[in-house]
Amino acid sequence: MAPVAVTPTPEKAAAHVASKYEVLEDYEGAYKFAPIQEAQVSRAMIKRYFNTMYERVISDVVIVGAGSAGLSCAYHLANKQPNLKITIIEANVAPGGGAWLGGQLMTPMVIRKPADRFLREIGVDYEDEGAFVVVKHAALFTSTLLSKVLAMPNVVLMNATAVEDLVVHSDFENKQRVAGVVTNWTLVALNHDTQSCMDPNTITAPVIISATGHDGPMGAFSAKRMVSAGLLKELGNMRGLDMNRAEPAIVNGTREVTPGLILTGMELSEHDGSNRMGPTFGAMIGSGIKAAEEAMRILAS
Ligand code: AHZ
Repeated sequence: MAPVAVTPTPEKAAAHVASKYEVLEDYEGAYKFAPIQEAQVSRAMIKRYFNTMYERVISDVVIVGAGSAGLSCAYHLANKQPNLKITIIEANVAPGGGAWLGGQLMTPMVIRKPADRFLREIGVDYEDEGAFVVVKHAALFTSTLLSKVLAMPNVVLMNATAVEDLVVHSDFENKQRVAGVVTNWTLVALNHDTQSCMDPNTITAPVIISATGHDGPMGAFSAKRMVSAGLLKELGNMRGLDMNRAEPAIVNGTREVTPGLILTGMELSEHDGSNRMGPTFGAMIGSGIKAAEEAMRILAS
C-alpha cells in the first residue's frame, strides 16, 4: 500500500520543513515519525511543569484531593468563575479517589436524586430507578468529570503531590486563618521516616477547599491537622452508615469550618461526626458544588 501523507499541524509543518523529513503514515511497515531529540522531550515537559508550578505558587483556590467531591467542586467553580486560578493537589498518581468503583469493588455507581442533575450537565448516561439513578460504570462518571475539569483552562491538577501541612497566618488580634498548603511530592511525603529532612514547598491562596475523604492513611488530612494545630478542639469522627441521614448532613454541613478553609465530601464527616452513606455518591456531588459556592462567597466578601 502506498504511504499516505498526513496533513501536518503548523508546528509539525515547521519541524518537517526544517528537518526535511516526510511525515508518513503507513501501517504496513513504513510508518515514520517526525524526528525528535531526547532533550526536546525533557524540555517540553520541564518548561511547562515548572512554569505552571511557578505561576500557581499563588492561586485563588486550592482544592486538596481529586475524589468525587473535589472534582465536582472544581468543575462547578471553574465553570462559574473561569478567571479563578484553581489548583488541585492530589496525592495519588491516579486522580479520582474512591470514585472508580461503586460499592464492594462493583462497577455500577448509584446517585440519589436530585444529584442526577449534575450527570445531565456533564453528559453522563444513567438508568433511572425512581429515587436514584445508576451509572453503568463508576469510571464513566469519573473519567468524564475528570476530562471536563482538566480541559478547563483555569484548572491545574498536580497529582503525585501531597499536602503535608496547612499554612496558618495570624492577624494582629491573633486570629488565625488558613492561608495556603504545604506540599511535597507524595513519594517524598511517604519517606520522611527513612530519610533526613526533606523540606516542602508552599502554595498560598485565600481559599483552601479540603476534600481528602474520611480517615485513612492520607484521608481527613485537614480536619486532623486542625486538631493538632489548635484550630479544632477534637474530631467528631465519622459515625456508622445511614444513607438517609448521611447524605443531607454532608451537603448541608459543607462550609468554611475555620477562616480560609472549607471542608467538603467525606472529610466533613470526620470533622462533624456525621454518618457515612456508603456507596451512594449524590452527596459528594452536592457537597462539592456547595463548597464551590462557599468559595465564591468568601472571595466576593
Ligand atoms: O488520594 C486522596 C483521594 O484521591 C486525596 N488525598 C487524601 N489526602 C491527601 C493529601 N494531599 C493530597 N494530604 C490527598 N491529596 O483525596 C482524595 C479523596 O477522595 P475520596 O474519594 O476518598 O473522598 P470523597 O470525599 O471525594 O469521596 C468519598 C466517597 C465515599 S466514602 C463513603 C463511605 O465510606 O461511606 N461513601 C462515599 C460516597
